[in-house]
Amino acid sequence: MKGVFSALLCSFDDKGNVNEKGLREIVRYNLDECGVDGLYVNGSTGENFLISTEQKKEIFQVVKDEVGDEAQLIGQIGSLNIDESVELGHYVKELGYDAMSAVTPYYYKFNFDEVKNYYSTLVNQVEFPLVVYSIPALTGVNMSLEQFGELFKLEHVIGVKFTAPDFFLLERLRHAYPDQLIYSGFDEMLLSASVLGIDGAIGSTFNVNGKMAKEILTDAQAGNINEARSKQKQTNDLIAEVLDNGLYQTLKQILKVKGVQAGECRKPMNALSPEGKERAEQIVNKYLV
Ligand code: NGF
Repeated sequence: MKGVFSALLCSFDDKGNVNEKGLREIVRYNLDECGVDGLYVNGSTGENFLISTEQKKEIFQVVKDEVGDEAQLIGQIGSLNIDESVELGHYVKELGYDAMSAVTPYYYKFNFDEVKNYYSTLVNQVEFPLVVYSIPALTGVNMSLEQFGELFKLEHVIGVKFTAPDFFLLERLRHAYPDQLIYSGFDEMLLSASVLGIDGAIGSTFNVNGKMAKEILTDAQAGNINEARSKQKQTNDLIAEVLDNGLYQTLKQILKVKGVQAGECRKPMNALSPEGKERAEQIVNKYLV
């Protein structure tokens, strides 16, 4: 369960349905061209919070069918509807995923007891390894070192996907909980997180740039910091342009330039303008040939 995991994109048609062929092509590109160690399915990048329970199941099933045992699979099953989370947890367990993950419950400003109850319900009912998904910038849920420790004490909780720029907290977590898996979630900060001893990384840009991410992680782990810095710099030039042009739309357009049917984003996300598409092509020529 260590290494580089793509937060998997999903291909949708212009009506918002899952394009199974396109999804399989995205999976293959990640495994065959990017060489990632695993896939994080139905995360933010998979537009999980914009789709139905049936679509989530369809994506979990198609991805497992395409991947088989070629790579590790983590299924993101977090939802504000705890019954849906439990149902999806059972679903990925039965499909043969390696672990489930759940975003911290958001929107209603739950207190920590409520957050902890949410996770203990999931692990007690599903009895399957769980990675906590912490992304305070999107959820508004900030947890302290001690609160992470409370979650790590729960049976079946195996780690955290830490998507935050707080390197003080990341270092404290690493030091305090050496046996938990810590995945870094911001691709542009991969080197800095790697130096602090993370076990792996989960990110959206790995769908197109996973090879470089693996090199950054392994260079940093081997102490080749100068090489890793130069690769992180190139990576960040790419990420800055992708963010500026529209994150998920641009990643999909890059894949299309590479011949992958990456499809559209779900509404209310906008489609790329003709200029945005042209810029994605320029990004490919500049960084990804
Ligand atoms: O897309 C976001 C939103 N974050 C991703 C990643 O943390 C999301 C990150 O790779 C993820 O893992 C998931 O799909 O669940 C960024 O896109 C990247 O670092 C560029 O900023 O914050």
